[in-house]
Parts: sequence; structure tokens; C-alpha cells
Amino acid sequence: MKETLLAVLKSNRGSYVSGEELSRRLGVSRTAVWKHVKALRAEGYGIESSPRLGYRLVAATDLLLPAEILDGLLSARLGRRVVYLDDTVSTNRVARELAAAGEPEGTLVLAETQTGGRGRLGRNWSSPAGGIWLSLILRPELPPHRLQLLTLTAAVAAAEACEDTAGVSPGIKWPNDLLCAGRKLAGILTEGAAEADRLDYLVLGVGVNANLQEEDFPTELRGQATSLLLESGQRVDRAAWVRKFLLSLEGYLPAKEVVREEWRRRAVTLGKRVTVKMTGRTVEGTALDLDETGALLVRTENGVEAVLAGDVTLKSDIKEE
Ligand code: BT5
Repeated sequence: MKETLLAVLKSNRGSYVSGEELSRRLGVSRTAVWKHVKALRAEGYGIESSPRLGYRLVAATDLLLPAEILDGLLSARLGRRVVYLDDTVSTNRVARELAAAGEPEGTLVLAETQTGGRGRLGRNWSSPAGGIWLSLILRPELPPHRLQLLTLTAAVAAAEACEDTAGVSPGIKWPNDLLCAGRKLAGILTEGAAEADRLDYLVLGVGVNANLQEEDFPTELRGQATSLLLESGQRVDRAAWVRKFLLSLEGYLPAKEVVREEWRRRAVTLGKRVTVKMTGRTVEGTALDLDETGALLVRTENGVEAVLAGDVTLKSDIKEE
């Protein structure tokens, strides 16, 4: 009912629709229409009312409500079901629990804030209001050794969404960072469960600093982190960002070859001197390319090494001859 009311108001955006017409189209009393208008206002929709003219929608909500994501969503499979949470510990955690209980591919979990947002290796991810904190359930038919490609695919799709909706073109630092002039704009955390050599599910967690001001970041991140708002000077339509991300990602799945080309085009790591910290050891050398599994190829003193997981620090801007 509320959704239908919203759809009618949206299709007449800016103009009044009389209470009488709304009650006729919805098949409910005018008092019931008024109750739903109040509920929509509580969700952040700007709806003006006039005793003579009726109701009109003047401002969309700022929240990432399912109705906002679904309105204009062009992807066929991804994001068709949205689990929306005002506040949660971590959307990845919720998505993992849902996936383990049999939730199908494509379900999207979104939260306005996270109290225990996670980065890789148990690190924290700061998730104040105004960002985009999402997790997507995938059930890809990919051999486990090619899973890294999905993180890279998500990074490319996220970069495209930033370009499309905010005019911001981030670079990608292997494997999962979206950067603007060295500051972190977004990160990706891929988690999965496998049985033997078959993958049961994969949860793709994406965190984007969308409409965050410098003071929204904890002090230790200021100067290191950036947001779409800080980069473009404008607030981004977060729902449009999510829709574009889902559409781009769907187009690249299951990790098509073209992803590696798109990734290379945005890479800030290739051709640079890097230090890669892995569990237990560190590799130094020049980042050469990605291999077909998404591993980073690094030329070291001992030859070329394929790095599957690790933290990259760029040593300098010296290009490889
Ligand atoms: C990442 O880890 O970059 C993965 C971040 C994934 C977050 C999403 S949000 C939705 C979903 N639910 C979750 O619980 N997680 C996912 P990593 O490469 O380990 O980077 C973590 C490091 O980035 C931290 O140690 C901080 O230094 C820095 N950091 C933390 N919060 C940040 C933020 N909001 N913006 C920029 N940098 C941040």
C-alpha cells in the first residue's frame, strides 16, 4: 500500500494529487492515505500536504530504502531482493548468515551504519551514516583459485559507479582499494564458505565513503581517507550508486576476461616498486601485471612471483623500463 502510494506520488513528482484521488486509486479511506503519508515522511520523504490540493512529493528520502534501490534498477539478478537495516554490526556478517541458511544469489544487504564493520584480516572499517555499506550474496561457478578475480571485478564495478554517479574516477590498488590521490575512497571484503573444492557461497562486502565530510571520519583516518562528497564537492545519490554498481557487476560476471583489462586501465599499482606484506613474509619488487587468477605478478631479485593475498605499499612512482 505504502509502496503504491509512493509510486503514485513519484509519477506526479512536484505536483499535487488530491486525497480523494489517492484514496480511490489505493482503494482505502482518506484517513488511511494520511497514515501512509505520515509513515513515508518518517522514512525521510518530503511530502507536502494541503487541505485543498492534496499531497505532493518534493524530496526523495536520503535513506537507502529497498524501494529506492528497486526504483530504476536495471540488473536482472543482482539486488532484486534487498535486506535493509538501519544499524547492524556488519552487513557481511548478516549476509553470511543468510547465505548459510540458503539465501539465493543476488540478495543485497544494506545498512545505514555499522557498529563492527570489518576490513581484511580482522581490521576495523569505520562506517558512519552517509556511507554505502553493502554486502551481496553470490554463488559463482568459479574454481576457488579464481576467486580473487571477483574482488577485482567488484573493484572495477565500484569504480564505474563512482564515475557514473559522482564524476569521480578512482584508481585501484591491488587487490581491493579504491583510491583518489592516495586516499582511500572504498574497500572490498570478500568472504566465502567452501566445501572441499566447491564454493558454497561468496559474500562481497563493499564500503564506499559516499556523503562523508572530513569530520565524519575518526581522527586517525583523516588525511588518509576521502569520500565522493569531498572529491566532487557534491552529495551523491547513494541509491543510484548502488544500482549502477549492481548493473556493472552483473555485466562482468562470472569474472569475464574484459575485467582484467578494465582493472589494468585503473590500476595504480602496475609498473611501480612495491612492498607486499603477506602472512609471515614480505616481498619487494616491481608490480608487473595480473595473472589469469587475479594474482599480482611481482618481479623480485629471485624472479617473478605470483602474490595471491597481501597488503601492498607503493614504494615510489618510478616506472618500470
Ligand atoms: C577493506 O579492508 O578495505 C575492506 C572494507 C570492507 C568494508 C565493507 S562495508 C560493508 C561490508 N561489511 C563489513 O563489515 N565490511 C564490508 P582493508 O584493506 O583491510 O582496509 C582496512 C583499513 O582501512 C583499516 O585498517 C583502516 O586503516 C582503513 N579504514 C577503515 N575505515 C575506513 C573508511 N571508512 N575509509 C577509508 N579507510 C578506512
